[in-house]
Amino acid sequence: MNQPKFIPFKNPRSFSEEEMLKKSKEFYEIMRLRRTIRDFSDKPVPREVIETCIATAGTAPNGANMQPWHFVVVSDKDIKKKIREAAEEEEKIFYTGRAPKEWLEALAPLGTDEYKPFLEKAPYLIVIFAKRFEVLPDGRQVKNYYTSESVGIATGMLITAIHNAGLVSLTHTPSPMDFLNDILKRPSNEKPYLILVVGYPDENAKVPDIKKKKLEEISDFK
Ligand code: IYR
Repeated sequence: MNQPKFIPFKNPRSFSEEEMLKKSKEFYEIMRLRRTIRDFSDKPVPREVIETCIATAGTAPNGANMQPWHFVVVSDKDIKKKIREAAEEEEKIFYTGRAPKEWLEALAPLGTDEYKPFLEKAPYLIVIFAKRFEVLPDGRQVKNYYTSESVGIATGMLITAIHNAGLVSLTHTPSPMDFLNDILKRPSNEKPYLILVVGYPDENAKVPDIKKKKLEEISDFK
């Protein structure tokens, strides 16, 4: 069993209470501007911005530091087309039968449907895979812990980093999405978690007129 090894930690981001309050408010003002976008421009995005945002996601807290994620960045036109075709096939089944009426009613204010042109138009699709276990070179399997929590946190940080860089994103979850393993040639211990569509908004982009709940509605202090 590996022995724990500790190194000193001095908070590299230590602020006065006043500065803290100012920083928290400034960050809220940045984050409240984030909107999920479905109308993308095809304007290219520098690859290094995407790389840096993924590196940010890779700093996420996670179960036993197993870092049970893999990010596949797709900009290739043919691969994007294949993903669009496969996703639309699943989504058509979802919207025309698989989805219960209640689910379709919940989605109605968002105006979504089975057509996913953004999967081809946006410059980048970041396909996030969750690894329930690792496969060692000798074939043995090592279990990962809290995989979906870990990948969810990393994905949230990726979305935040992309927004911070001035780009927009869409969390897209065609269901089922096993086709992503085939198209992207990922091993079977990796399960597609979601597709993050990333780019600039189209100049005529529209977003649904929806509101976030108030602090009082989402929290309690005891
Ligand atoms: N996967 C479908 C349906 C969908 C489901 C939820 I929950 C959303 O918040 C949005 C869409 C689609 O992408 O259209």
